[in-house]
Amino acid sequence: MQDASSIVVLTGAGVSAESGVPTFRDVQEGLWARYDPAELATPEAYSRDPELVARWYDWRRTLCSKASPNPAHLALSWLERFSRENGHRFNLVTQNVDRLHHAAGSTGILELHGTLWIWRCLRCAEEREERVVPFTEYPPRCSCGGLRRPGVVWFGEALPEGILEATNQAASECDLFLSVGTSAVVYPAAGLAHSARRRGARIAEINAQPTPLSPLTHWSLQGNCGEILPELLHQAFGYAPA
Ligand code: BV8
Ligand code: ZN
Repeated sequence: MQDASSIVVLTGAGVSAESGVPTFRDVQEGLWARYDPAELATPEAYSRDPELVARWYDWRRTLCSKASPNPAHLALSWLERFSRENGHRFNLVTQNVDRLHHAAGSTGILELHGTLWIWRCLRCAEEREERVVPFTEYPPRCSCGGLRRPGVVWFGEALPEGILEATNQAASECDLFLSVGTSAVVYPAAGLAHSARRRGARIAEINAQPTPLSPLTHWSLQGNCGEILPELLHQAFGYAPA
């Protein structure tokens, strides 16, 4: 950490778990237990049953509206400021769609998979940040009469062009790549650590479970990122959570 001059952090749902937001694999509970998230997070599911998919995303959005950033989010926003103050480059790349990194004060966040807070009209493509939860109709409609969909990247959909490009650039230039709270199985996000490693970066992982990335890391710290990240920054830089 102390030797790094350019850090890229990739986060997944594990970073939001300690805020009470279930991870992508554990999100199915109660009414949603019978559905497979990978099935619901697809354009096919939305065109087959837009009401069901809109209800699922609104349920998740309502969960997120009650969540606040946890020590992992706060540690990462501190690390960004600390890196910038010391003239180092820092990029936060997230697979999460909950915007808890934004709430924690991180900036310049590269949202690979969009966000469930922005909904887009299928007819006129107008995008609107929907802050009021829950919706009153499913799916919500645009003023032009079109149906709105969540502004997330579904399986089988391309990631936002500019964001993926900026992310690949950052990953290829960093000297430290931190993979935090992700199962490292969804591509192209899961490929970033590999391209960073090919360019000589040191790879570290903080995750509750081992992942396919673990054997390729220089350091793999197993446990809760809300505990490990603040402790790591405390030991490296004397970070003390506010
Ligand atoms: C694309 C938004 C092409 C929606 C998401 C076969 C091989 C390789 C690839 C493929 C393949 N078949 C299909 C593909 C492509 C596919 C893919 O990778 N599939 C995988 C499943 C094999 N990828 C795509 O489809 C992508 N698009 O390839 O397009 C293309 C190109 C050009 C033109 C047209 C098309 C799009 C992928 C994006 C999908 N959208 N999310 C939504 O959220 O509803 S993905 C979703 O799952 C999340 O965003 C996240 O990215 C992903 C994985 O979730 P994680 O964040 O990792 O969370 P998860 O629950 O999995 O794990 C949490 C981890 O945290 C766990 O390991 C747990 O142990 C740990 N943890 C828990 N608590 C804690 C903790 N760790 C620390 N502390 C804690 N407290
Ligand atoms: Zn419209």
